[in-house]
Amino acid sequence: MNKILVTRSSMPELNEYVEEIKDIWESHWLTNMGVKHQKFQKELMKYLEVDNVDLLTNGHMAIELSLQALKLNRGEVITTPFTFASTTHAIVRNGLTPVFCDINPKTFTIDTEKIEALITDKTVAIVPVHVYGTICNIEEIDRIAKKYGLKVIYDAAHTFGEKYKGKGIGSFGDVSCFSFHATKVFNTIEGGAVCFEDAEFGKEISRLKNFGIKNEEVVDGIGANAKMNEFCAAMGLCNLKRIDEEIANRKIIADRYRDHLEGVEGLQLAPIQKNVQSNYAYFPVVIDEKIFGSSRNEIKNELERHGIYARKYFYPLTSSFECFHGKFDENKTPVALHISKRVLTLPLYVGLSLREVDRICNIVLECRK
Ligand code: T4K
Repeated sequence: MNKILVTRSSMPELNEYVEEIKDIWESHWLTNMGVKHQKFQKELMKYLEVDNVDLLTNGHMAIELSLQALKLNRGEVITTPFTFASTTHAIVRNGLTPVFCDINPKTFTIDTEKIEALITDKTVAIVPVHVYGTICNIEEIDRIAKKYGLKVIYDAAHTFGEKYKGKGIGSFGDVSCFSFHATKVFNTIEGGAVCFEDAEFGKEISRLKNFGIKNEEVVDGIGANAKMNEFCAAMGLCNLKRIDEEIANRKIIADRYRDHLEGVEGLQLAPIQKNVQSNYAYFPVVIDEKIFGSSRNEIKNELERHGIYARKYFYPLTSSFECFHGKFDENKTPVALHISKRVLTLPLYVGLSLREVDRICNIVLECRK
């Protein structure tokens, strides 16, 4: 029996990729902002409908270097613990203190009604996460940030290609950070990008991703190495050609899941948001054992018995990671804690057949007691 994993990387035809990388062999130029990097950057700007894009090695470095480029090296950052390790680590690795805000029980994104109570004179920024492709309450975040003079750095790892009220999702906040990891809707093998408006920020991040080098003799920033190489940019150029079709196919799969699971008592799905053009990145289901009769872990195990590997994105909360032992209290974000103990992310990728989706749903529904 073939295993079904939570996702499977989308890839171009091999020939197409080979064609795209041929001139890399001719030029011997493999990295450091070569022609593929430049071309991909331009095409991405068009596709994402944003003013500026810079490319990075991965989504994590996009967040980490954005915080550094905004010169936020001291203070508190309001964020959520219901996310991948990257978001919290990027904050902590900048010497900043994460202050965890709870999430909205319907959208799983930062609960904007709880942000203001967490603001102190040390608060410097908000790092909200558009989780699973569900976007945050952008207007409220914008209002709060303006009122208190805070920077907003969106973790947009899950929202490639989305639009809100007709505008590219990368055009909100001071910066939006995308991930192009192999597991994402759009991948460059590994990769990431930042979208921003401020030209000064752009100069800073492009320097920081190249060790802080200004020119051959001047190094005036303590940067890292976070440059996207030419092979990853070439993969991006290939995958970008098919991205609309990719998203349309994901919608068909997500709709099929909804056909089976929407309205089932004890199961909560992510909301369909008004004014949002979604990318159908993940298909999370929150299982209420008291109503459904089986727990999240029981359903996960049952799926695994059938060779289907759903994942607990995002459990545990980042605030309960062992590396932060004793520093944070997960009980201060009760909604996030509640959801993280009950959520299961079902397989979703192009190539997953509707018959397989039916089978996955049948197994889930047969766990109902
Ligand atoms: N912010 C958020 C909210 C994020 O979710 C992430 C990344 C980031 C920031 C940071 O972005 P990056 O620095 O990664 O660009 C995976 C991904 O590695 C990670 O990128 C992603 N979030 C996270 C949600 O999922 P794991 O530890 O679950 O990956 P892994 O290796 O278990 O793979 C999951 C499944 O994907 C496999 O069962 C099969 C499939 N897969 C995996 C790989 C590596 C493929 O089909 N092809 C592949 O090459 O973290």
